[in-house]
Amino acid sequence: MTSLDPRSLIVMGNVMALIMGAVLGFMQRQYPRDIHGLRQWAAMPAVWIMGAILYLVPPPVVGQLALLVANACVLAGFGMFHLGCRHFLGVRRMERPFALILAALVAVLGWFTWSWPSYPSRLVVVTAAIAALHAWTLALLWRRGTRSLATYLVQCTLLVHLVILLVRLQTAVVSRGAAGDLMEPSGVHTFYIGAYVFTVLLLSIGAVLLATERMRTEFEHMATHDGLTGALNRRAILAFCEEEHARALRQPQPFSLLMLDLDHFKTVNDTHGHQHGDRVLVHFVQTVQASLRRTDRLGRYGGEEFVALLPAADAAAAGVLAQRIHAALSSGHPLDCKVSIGLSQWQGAHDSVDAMLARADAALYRAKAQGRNQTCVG
Ligand code: GH3
Ligand code: MG
Ligand code: MG
Repeated sequence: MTSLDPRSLIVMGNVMALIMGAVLGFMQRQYPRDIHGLRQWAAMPAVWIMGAILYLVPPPVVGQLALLVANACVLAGFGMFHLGCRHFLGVRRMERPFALILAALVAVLGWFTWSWPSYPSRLVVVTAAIAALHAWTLALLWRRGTRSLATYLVQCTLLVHLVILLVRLQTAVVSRGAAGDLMEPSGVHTFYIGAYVFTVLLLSIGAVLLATERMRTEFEHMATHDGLTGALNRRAILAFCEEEHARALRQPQPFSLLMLDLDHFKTVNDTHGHQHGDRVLVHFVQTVQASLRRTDRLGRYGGEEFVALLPAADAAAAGVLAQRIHAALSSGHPLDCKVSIGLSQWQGAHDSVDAMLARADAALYRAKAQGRNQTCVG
C-alpha cells in the first residue's frame, strides 16, 4: 500500500472513468432519446478529470485558485451523477438549485482560502458536502431505483464511500489542524484518495450498467408488446398461454381464455377516421386491463382482436370478468366501443391452447351472430 503513489492512483482512476464517460457519450448518441441522464453521466468524468489535473499540476504552478476550482470540479462531478440519476429515474430536475448550492460551497471554500485560511475547514466542507450528496443519491435510488445489479453496484459504492467520508469527517473534526498534505504518500491519505478514485470509477461503470440495463428492458418490452396499445403482442400472449397450460398440467387448476373482437370497428374507422380508431383501440385496452385482475394478461391477437388469459378462473369466474368488461365499456366515455367475447375454459389434460383458442373463436362467432356486444361460452 505504501508503494502506491496517490498521483498515479488519481491518474489511473480518472483516465478509466474518462473512458467510461466516452462510452456513455457514445451511448447517449446511439440509444433511444427516452433514456435520460446519459448526458450528465457522460460529462461527469470530464469534470472530475479537470479537477484531477488541477490537483496534479506541479506545486509552483498550483495556486490556491486552482485548488479551489479542483474542489469545485469534484463536487460538481458528484452533483452531475446525482442529476443524471434524477433524469434517468424521471424525478423532478434540480439543475438550478444544484448550481446555487455549488456556488455557495465555492464561496465558503473561498472564504476558508483567502479570508480565513484553514485547510481543515475546507476539508470538512468538501467532505460533508460529498457525504450529504451521497446520502441523497442513495435515498433516491432506494425509493425509485429498480432492484438490479447495476443499482446495487451504485448503492454499495455510494454507501462504502459515505462511511469512509464520515470517518474522515470525524477525524478531521477531532484533529483540527493536524491534516497534512494530501499528496504525501502516507497510508491514510493514500487510502482516502484510493477510495475517492474507486468511487469515481465505479460510479462511471455503474452509470454504463444502468443505461445498458434500461436499454435491455426497453428492447424486451418492444419485442413483447404492441406498439400502439401497449398490450402484449401475439407471440408474447401465446407464450404466456402455453406457460399457463404447462402449469395447469403440473397442478390441475382451471384457467380460461377470452377472445375479444370490437364490434363494427370498420364503421368506426370509416366514420371518424383511422386515427380516431387508433385512440378507440388504446382506450379499449386500458379499460379492459383495468377490468381484469392483476394476474390476468391481455394481448393483441390481430387488428382489433384481443386474447385475455385468465389464470385460476373457471368459465363462471371468466364470465364475471367478461361482464365487467362489457360494463366498463359502457361508462359513457367518448371513446367507448362495443365488444363481442368468446370464452373457453381449459378442459383437462387432453385440452390444448390451440383447441381452447378455436373454441373461443367459435363462441365469438356466435356472439357476433346473436347480435354482438355479448359473451358466449365455447
Ligand atoms: P365485426 O363487428 O363483425 O367485428 O365488424 P368489424 O368492422 O369490427 O370487423 P372487420 O374485420 O370488418 O373490420 C376490422 C377493422 O379493424 C378493419 C381494419 O381496418 C381495422 N383495424 C385493424 N387494425 C387497426 C388499427 O390498428 N387501427 C385502426 N384504426 N383500425 C384497425
Ligand atoms: Mg370487429
Ligand atoms: Mg376482427
